[in-house]
Amino acid sequence: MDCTLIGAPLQIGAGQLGCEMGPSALRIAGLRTALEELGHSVKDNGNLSPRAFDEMPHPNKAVHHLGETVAWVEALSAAAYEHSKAGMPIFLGGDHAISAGTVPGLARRAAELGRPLFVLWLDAHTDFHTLETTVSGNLHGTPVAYYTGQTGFDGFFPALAHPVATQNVCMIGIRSVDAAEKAAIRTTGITVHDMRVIDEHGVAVLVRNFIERVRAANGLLHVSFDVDFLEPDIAPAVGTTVPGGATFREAHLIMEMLHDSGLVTSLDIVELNPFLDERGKTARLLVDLVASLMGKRVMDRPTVTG
Ligand code: DIR
Ligand code: MN
Ligand code: MN
Ligand code: MN
Repeated sequence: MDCTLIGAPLQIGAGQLGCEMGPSALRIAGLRTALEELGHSVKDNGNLSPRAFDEMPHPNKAVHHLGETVAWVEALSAAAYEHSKAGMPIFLGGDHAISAGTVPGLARRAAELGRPLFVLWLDAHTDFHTLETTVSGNLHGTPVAYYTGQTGFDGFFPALAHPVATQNVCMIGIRSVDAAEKAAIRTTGITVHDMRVIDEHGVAVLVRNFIERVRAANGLLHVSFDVDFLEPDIAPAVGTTVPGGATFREAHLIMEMLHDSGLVTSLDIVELNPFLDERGKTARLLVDLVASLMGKRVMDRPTVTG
């Protein structure tokens, strides 16, 4: 497969600084080599940067860095559309606000191809705040509400030509949801598998069911991987750790099953804050997980379909 690495060193969407070093840490941890060793061809497109911007005030006084975020969303949406033309774009965050740009750009590509876009959201959080409901004002908590076309972004974020259908969004790993998000998400078709669902059923059946839905709809599948999806002991380098996350094996199994599906067409790796890491431990784990998504396996296996 032809892979394109696209760095998105956005950090002001998170509550603490450091995600701007995320793309560098992923590169230094050997992402390119890991992909090449699996037989993929890799083009590193370097890092994006936003156009010049002015700050935008918002009636919700908690909201901060809105103008800067909007400039990034525009740049990322254009880049995602462009780089999804051929091969697989891999976006190196950057905080999760980057997905307010990547997903709409990919949705535009999907619409052009006449295929629906599906999103697998691996995260401790639902990121379903609007500009009006966010309490922290950290815009990394808003991308899903935006790209699914919820109201509360009008006049600030770019108008959405192709909102993602909420029925096509599946979240796994959820364990921290604010009250306003919980109330809003209930009215949508989003599938939310919180940690209890994982405890009761295991990740395999959840991923298998979603993959089958994507396959049945001939969809494109975007995976958005927030570092805080993982258990903090194995992935400390994120500003919003929440105890009780996915284990090493749960995460690898999800990646391996996604590879076998052959359906994944794009990927975000977000929220890595190398300033909080332990000598690159989290960055290296993320590179290993991307390798599993891209075909690395312990033993050869008969070709699995489904
Ligand atoms: C919380 C935490 N819901 C907020 N959100 C995120 O600040 O809005 N943490 N996304 O990673
Ligand atoms: Mn997130
Ligand atoms: Mn999160
Ligand atoms: Mn937040």
